[in-house]
Amino acid sequence: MKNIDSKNHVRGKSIFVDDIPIVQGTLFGVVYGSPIAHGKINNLNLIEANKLEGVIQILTHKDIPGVNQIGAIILDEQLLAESEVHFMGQPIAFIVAISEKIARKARELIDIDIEELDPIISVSEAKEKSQFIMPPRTFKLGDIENCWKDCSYVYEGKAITGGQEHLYLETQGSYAIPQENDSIKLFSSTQGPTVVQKIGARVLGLPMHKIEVDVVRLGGAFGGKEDQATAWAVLTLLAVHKLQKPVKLILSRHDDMHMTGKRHPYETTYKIGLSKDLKIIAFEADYLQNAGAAADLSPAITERTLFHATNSYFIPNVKATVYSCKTNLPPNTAFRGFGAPQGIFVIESAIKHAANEIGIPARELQEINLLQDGDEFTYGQIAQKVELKNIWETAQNNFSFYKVEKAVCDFNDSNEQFKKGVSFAPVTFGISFTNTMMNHARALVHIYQDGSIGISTGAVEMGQSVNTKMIQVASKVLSVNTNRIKIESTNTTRVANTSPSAASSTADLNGKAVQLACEALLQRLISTAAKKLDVEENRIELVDEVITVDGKSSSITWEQIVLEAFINRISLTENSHYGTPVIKFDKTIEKGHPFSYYVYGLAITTVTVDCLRGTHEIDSVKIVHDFGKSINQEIDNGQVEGAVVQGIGWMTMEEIVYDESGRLKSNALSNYKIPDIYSAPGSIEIIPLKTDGDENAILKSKAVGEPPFIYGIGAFFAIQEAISAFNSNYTQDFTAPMTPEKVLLGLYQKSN
Ligand code: LUZ
Ligand code: MOS
Repeated sequence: MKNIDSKNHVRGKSIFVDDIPIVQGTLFGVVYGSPIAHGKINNLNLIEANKLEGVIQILTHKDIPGVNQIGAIILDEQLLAESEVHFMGQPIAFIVAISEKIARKARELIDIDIEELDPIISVSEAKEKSQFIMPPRTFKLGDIENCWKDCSYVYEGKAITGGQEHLYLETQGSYAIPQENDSIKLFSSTQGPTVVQKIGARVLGLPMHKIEVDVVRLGGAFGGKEDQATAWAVLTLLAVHKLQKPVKLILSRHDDMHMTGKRHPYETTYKIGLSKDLKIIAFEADYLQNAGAAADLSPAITERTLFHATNSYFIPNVKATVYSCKTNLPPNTAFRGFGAPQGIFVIESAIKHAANEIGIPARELQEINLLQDGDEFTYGQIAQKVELKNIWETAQNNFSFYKVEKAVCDFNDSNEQFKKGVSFAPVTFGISFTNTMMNHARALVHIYQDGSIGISTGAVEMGQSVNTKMIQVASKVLSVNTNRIKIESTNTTRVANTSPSAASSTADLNGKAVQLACEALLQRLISTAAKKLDVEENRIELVDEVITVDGKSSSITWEQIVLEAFINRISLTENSHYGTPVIKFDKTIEKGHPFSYYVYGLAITTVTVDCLRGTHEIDSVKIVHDFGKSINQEIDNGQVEGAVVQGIGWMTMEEIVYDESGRLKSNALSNYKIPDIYSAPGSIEIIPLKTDGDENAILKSKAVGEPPFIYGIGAFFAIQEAISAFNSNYTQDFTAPMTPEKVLLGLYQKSN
């Protein structure tokens, strides 16, 4: 089945927040953000701005009727700054005017008297000054203190990864419309309708039922709208509450890049120890995470880094600690992988470091140490149904490591100016929200009396095609044509208390709820048919829209049985709840079984570096990926391809730069480069792993959103290999992104 939105997307007919027809009297907002990264507000002068014709009102923290607090995990973030500002662009005032243009003009007329305080930009400075979001968190396994003496090889080093701008095509936005009795209807480009509703209610001092959040779809999110759609949504709610007029706020690209957080940059020191036979027996890492000025989702991202500290390997003695450092940057936030890519980059760097020192290919170390059934993860979960051996063998059979590596060697032997490099990037990604409480979803399914079907879930469509998958699930369970089924908007009055669409889990959680609802409805239709035909229920099935008895078609169609049930006053509506079984986690001891299953895979990346220019091309990415039993291979391949390219962007070209005053310098598409069609790999081959799938995955089709992002890490190491082939003086260091500048420096590095 094709993505149901593709036709409307290419015709420009799909509706996003900014496309919702404007209600008469709508006002437009623009946010006034802090001009400096850290300071005390002495005076905010709005006189000139207020004088501008067309300005309706400029809202500040003084206008907030409830609590001026939008923190989701830790209550440390004001909606509108009161006396101190902690990052450049932090919202201080919300200008509401009759047009966006006027609001923008008014913004320039705001005058602020602000006393500058020293900003902290780097994690090292934050750590030195003990500026943390929360106490450090440590996961431990084995006896790290006493295992080093058993190691034949010990290496220490540093691994650094940069931030990443989400660059969703649709910027943050929201549109709020007043309803009767203080109620508000809110259209928001959010991954978490309930997050926006709950925090909106808190700030306005209203019960949640006064705020109805409706989401049709997002133009991309990648985690950037899991928590950070909130401020913009709540600002429009606040303005509606005050003015009783519809209010719309769509961030310009420039405001969006300046005011929102990004992927967390990490700086990590690691120590790795191996036995004589090259088993990794000890791994220790201190991760310094740059959280920015407020917690946002950093505590949860911290957790996912720790859960993925050992990636696809079994290591019996581990100590991993994350320091979530508080700096004067916009609060960093969820971004595809949610801290796991940062963690995995570190262990892969440590392995590469060890391999270089020992003088063997990293692939050999990777193979020797692969996780197996029965191994214990650092956090106590016992590995089961591990597919890594299967993955490795499948890759070997399809691609031949020898062939791939030999082709690179031969090329390098016969070329001076161009060099190739190859690398292997495995992934083991835990599926479930790490916060056990969040792993639930609901679905509301109506069968209308004409046989058409409407489904509401908590899933937010953001381009990942979750709505298409929901239709597939319902169509399969009810055995009806997909064109009978419509997916409704995600709306808090139809499906309440939702978890955000995140953690790669949306199709699993909401799909299982749809499955349960459809199974219940099917049972009612079967009972109705049994009564009508006067046969036992167990002889009846519904197959391709026809009732069958003992496997033989009857004359009763889907439409007839639906109508029959309706006439007999049988409910044609079902509301189902699904909560993931078996998962649990005890934070007091940092042990448990947090993931319902894992997704495994391997990418082999080959690159060619132009050793004169420092530029590179990704020749190919050859992948074996564990989809389980994919319910939609086309869509899932699309997720893998997108994730690979996004991961390569993070590792090789996307470079977030703040100056020492905390000003974002990479603030436009002209100075922040994301992969385009020209930088995409020459080929991406995807071999689906042959496997039974997992019962906890929707129809055994495993989660696919985030795990393949890890494959992008392969590009970093492959480029390093190519540089080493050109320059034997090059010392590989593990600082990403590997931009052309850095490549060039490596190519012509004179000595160690
Ligand atoms: N969001 C979240 C996530 O709240 N918890 C998670 O574990 C998670 N994992 C990946 C992406 N978003
Ligand atoms: Mo996310 S990083 O919003 O799954």
